[in-house]
Amino acid sequence: MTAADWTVLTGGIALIGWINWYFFLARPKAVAARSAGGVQEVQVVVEGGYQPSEIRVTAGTPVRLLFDRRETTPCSEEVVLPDFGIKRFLPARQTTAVEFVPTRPGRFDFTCGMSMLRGRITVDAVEAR
Ligand SMILES: [Cu+2]
Repeated sequence: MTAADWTVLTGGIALIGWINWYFFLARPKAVAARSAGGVQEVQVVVEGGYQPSEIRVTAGTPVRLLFDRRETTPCSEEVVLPDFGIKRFLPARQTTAVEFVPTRPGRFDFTCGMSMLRGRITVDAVEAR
């Protein structure tokens, strides 16, 4: 094999490794809610996805997610938290508060109306903190 062959081969292997890491292993770091007057509050920017998309809260304390929607694409106009029975319209260029009380620990996904944009709320048991 020539040097060019080796370059292509190792480049290809590196790319495959990176793709596997990116899509299957790398999870964004969870953002812990901050406490504001007895409420666990997190601001979530809605723009082509949810930022942060991984949120950590503690069970038993009310949670307030402030969805700051910075786009007009119909995809993100609705946010759904199926485990908490929440389906909310998010007006464009506004912040919409979604409140609920996580009663038990676990992992709970939230999505847009078509389940394309995804985020996850990890609820820790009180003792875990
Ligand atoms: Cu969508």
